[in-house]
Amino acid sequence: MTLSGAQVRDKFISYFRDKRGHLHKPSSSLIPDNPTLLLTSAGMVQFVPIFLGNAAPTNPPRVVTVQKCARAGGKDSDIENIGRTSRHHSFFEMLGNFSFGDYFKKEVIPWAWEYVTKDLGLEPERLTVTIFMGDDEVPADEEAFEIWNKTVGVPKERIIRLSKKDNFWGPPGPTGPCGPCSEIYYDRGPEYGCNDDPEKCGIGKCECDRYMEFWNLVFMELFKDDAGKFTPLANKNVDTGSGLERVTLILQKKNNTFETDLFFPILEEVSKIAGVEYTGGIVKNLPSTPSEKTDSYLKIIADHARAITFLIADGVRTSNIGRGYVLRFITRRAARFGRLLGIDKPFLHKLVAVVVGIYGEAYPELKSAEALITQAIREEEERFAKTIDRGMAFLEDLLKEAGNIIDGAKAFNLYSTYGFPIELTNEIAIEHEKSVDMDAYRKAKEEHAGVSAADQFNVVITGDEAIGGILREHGTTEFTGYDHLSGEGTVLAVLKNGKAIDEAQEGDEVDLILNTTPFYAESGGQLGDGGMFENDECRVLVIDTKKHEGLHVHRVRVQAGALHPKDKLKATVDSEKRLHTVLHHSSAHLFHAAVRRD
Ligand code: ALA
Repeated sequence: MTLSGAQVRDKFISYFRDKRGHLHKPSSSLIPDNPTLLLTSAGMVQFVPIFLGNAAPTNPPRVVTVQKCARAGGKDSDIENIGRTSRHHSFFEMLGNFSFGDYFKKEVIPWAWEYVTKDLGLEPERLTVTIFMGDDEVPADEEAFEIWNKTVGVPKERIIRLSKKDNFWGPPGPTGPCGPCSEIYYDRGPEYGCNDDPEKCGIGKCECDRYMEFWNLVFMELFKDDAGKFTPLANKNVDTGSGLERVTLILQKKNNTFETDLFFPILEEVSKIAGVEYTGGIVKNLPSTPSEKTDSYLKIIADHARAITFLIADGVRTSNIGRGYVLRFITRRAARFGRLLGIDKPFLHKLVAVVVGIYGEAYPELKSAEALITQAIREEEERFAKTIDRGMAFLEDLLKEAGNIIDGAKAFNLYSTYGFPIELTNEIAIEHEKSVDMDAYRKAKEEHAGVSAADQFNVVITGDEAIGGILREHGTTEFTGYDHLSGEGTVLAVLKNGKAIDEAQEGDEVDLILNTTPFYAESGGQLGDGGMFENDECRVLVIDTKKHEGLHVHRVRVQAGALHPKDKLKATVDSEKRLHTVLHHSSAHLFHAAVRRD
């Protein structure tokens, strides 16, 4: 019987939990608790403090997880390979087993082999393993060789030695734990190969899909520092990663991961919406025929729809920086591929229900946030829909200009005016065998940031037209803060440098005016109330509240998500700060009273 993706997930957990005594821990969030990392890119991320000796190991010191991972931004990005290979994803589930100073190579190598050949039933003759060949910094992994060869019985010609590029893993960010690794490959057969010549198509020789790497055993024993230097960790640890999608593809004998039950319903829904058919079949090199291209667009959209669903469920919101930018880029990239399939209306949000249908049981956070995710994607699609056609026309003109290099300042304009992330512009440029002048792009971006930063320095809001308009339309702010420290209000205006704007995003510092507020405003130099505004879409820190012509103006910083006029927000005053201000205020009154009595 062929296993479903969900069964593969369960089987992995039970082998390590029930047979090998591991503690089963849930996946951590895609937003890592690690400032050097944009997104959780591997199963080991949640255990970095343990590997570094900064946190106590679990009890028992061996753990099994199925971790939500994203490799869509920063150093770990796989984005350009998606839809072009049969195995890459922006989001995927990583099956992992970990040892924190507990077992090491002699245990974990035979276990991996036993699980793969007995429990999953993969044919040993189709398996090849790799080990680290050694270099100036780290010696060859002879210990792993001996175990694969003598204990497990893998013939030496099927133990391949590879360099650091392939057989050394980590750290997941710029610094952190890492080590030599050993990988297991499955030979899917010559029909998947890129070349009949074994000198050209083989492990370590090409990147094609015939030999699929599906299991990575990292012997995590080193720490890489800022200077790139390696020092030994206190413990010898194990960090294993195996892509659920790849294992499922191998077991279900499909052409690519998108044809497994973990994906196919999403792909089918996209093809239904687009009114195009998925052709399938083996794609050996880059997609080139019209049907291969259509198939690759369907795959990219299916991949991205799943990724953005999971990202939003974990609290990521679109913005112009950080992970919010990654979410924006993936969403807009998927929207553009939708256009290429002839879909001219927002559609990605309709895929959320299909993703939740497949994954809702294993990840209940998707079910509870389904409506919010759908809404957030719809809004981002609608925002991009407003500018995509004009942006495409602008870009097409750029592509027609002579030469192979696209003006970087214009590419920046394409982002700032039409919302085309630079990665998307670059990708389209490459499709036309051109490239963007990235130095000029960065210069334009820096200049733009410089202007905004300078503007921000001199914020003048009193007497501004925006304030006058609000007063005329709505009157003064209703202040509820004498009786309540929380409440709900509607945003009347978001102001940046005194001007009304349509959106403030993660990281932006703006002024916010609502119809009603519990935040106390000082008209003088003293600080007003601080606290939080929030709704399902955003979280906003209130730094200060001031009064201007009867309006309470909140100086805020958007911490997550985006903020717009007409948004309804829940307000919570920082009660400790209020108490402190009130006490300070009262003692000032008492002092003045005392002075006056004199
Ligand atoms: N951390 C290792 C990987 O991501 C297992 O491949």
